[in-house]
Amino acid sequence: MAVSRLKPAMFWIGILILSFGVQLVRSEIVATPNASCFGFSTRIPGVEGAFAVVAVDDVGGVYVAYQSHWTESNSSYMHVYFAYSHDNGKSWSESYRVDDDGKASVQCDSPTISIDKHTGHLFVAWKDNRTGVAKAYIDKSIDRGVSFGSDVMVYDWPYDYVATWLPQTVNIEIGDDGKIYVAWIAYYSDSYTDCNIFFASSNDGGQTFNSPATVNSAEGGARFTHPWIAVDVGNVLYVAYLKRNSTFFGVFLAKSLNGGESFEAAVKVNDDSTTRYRGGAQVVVSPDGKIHVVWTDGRAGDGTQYLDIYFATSSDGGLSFGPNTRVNDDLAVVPPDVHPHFTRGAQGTPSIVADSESRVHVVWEDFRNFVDDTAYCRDTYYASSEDGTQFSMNIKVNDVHSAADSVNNADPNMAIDSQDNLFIVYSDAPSGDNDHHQIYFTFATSSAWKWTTILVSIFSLLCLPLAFLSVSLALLFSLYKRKSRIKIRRRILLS
Ligand SMILES: [Ca+2]
Ligand SMILES: [Ca+2]
Repeated sequence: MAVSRLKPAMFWIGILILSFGVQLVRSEIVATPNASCFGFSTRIPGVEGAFAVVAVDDVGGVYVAYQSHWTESNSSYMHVYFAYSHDNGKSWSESYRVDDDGKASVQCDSPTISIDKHTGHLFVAWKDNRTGVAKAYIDKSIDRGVSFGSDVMVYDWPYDYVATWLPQTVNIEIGDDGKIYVAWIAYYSDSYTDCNIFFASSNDGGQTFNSPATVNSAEGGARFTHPWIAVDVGNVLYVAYLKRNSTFFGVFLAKSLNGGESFEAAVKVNDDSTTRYRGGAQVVVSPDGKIHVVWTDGRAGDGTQYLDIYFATSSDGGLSFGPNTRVNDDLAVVPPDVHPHFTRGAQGTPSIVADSESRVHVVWEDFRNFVDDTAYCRDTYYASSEDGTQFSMNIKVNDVHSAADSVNNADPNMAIDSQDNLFIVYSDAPSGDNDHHQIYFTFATSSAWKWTTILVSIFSLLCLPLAFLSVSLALLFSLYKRKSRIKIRRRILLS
């Protein structure tokens, strides 16, 4: 009796283990964290803000800059704020203001951060309108973020023209040789399309900058946005950006072989020919020399409900890009009902890093769990890939304290240190008030996510023999029972 119950149970357990194993193999056995590798997020002490960026050194330093944002007497104030941790994010300094100009009315935009690996010097760049028009500034900390110096204007272009409503992106990167690179959108009228991507470099630690080069090729009626810089070990420079005109909207990568004095003709990264929305491009070079670009992509249809995260790799030094891969595994398409930007199923604003073994890790903001814009709005999701052709199962990384009664994550940014520890910052409004975001931080240690990988791999490898054993035992029991029945029948017949 016991055996007859055991037999089907063992058979189904075997089948279950087998299907689980197949599932694991299908989702690829990649080195990737699961959700438990990311702990609870902590709030970084400071003021209300958004657009946080993070940089890390190899001795426990985590550095966060963000755009502060608060409204007083109907005026909005936006400055660059900064906080640091010297113990891998366990404890934090208070935030303090980095931009020098004392006027509250100055509007700062698009903070960006980078660290010189050799000197440990920390650089923050942004744009502000202290002169009446928006110009890029840079500031440096030589004491691991405890203090910053005087702001340096990157380039005093006489044609600069920026109305505050025009979108800004500033990006900073530092080469292995300590050279500092800054890219930004330079407008020369109040029209979206009167702009270029400018790129300037500094050889003296950010005290002075060369006259900028134009990254994009000249093209009337086109709009260039979202510049993002990557530098490879040979100091070859790459700038990803978006180009849009009346018949085209694409992701491009431009390359400079002379330290940013000039750029080669840009290469198209997206492999579709739709004119649909793209946004938020970032580029990174992995240790194996491959160039990876990630961006927000609306190729699936018109409307925010179709937005996805896309990814492509170049294995030939940026001359061409391989097939595009969708990063998010959520395929929901739910039309917006109330708010045009808050839509279940939308993904956007990705951030990418490459680890020491050339895997890529991506985070982005994700509306897959959207209920409404004051209760449950959007999360931060994460995925990784070994070779860029397939991404791991997406996981949510923004667990705030249990008392949080709303979730509205935006604009995650990620950094990685030389031990492959991952650090993520994002803004959230757990108060339910979407006009008042705070900056949050979470991380996954490489020991945690690499151990998870090893355990998952061992289990995947064990699945097949375990399933085989269970099904074999079930069959053996079945055969044994059949033989016993035949023997009994024979005995009955003989008797
Ligand atoms: Ca300063
Ligand atoms: Ca989507």
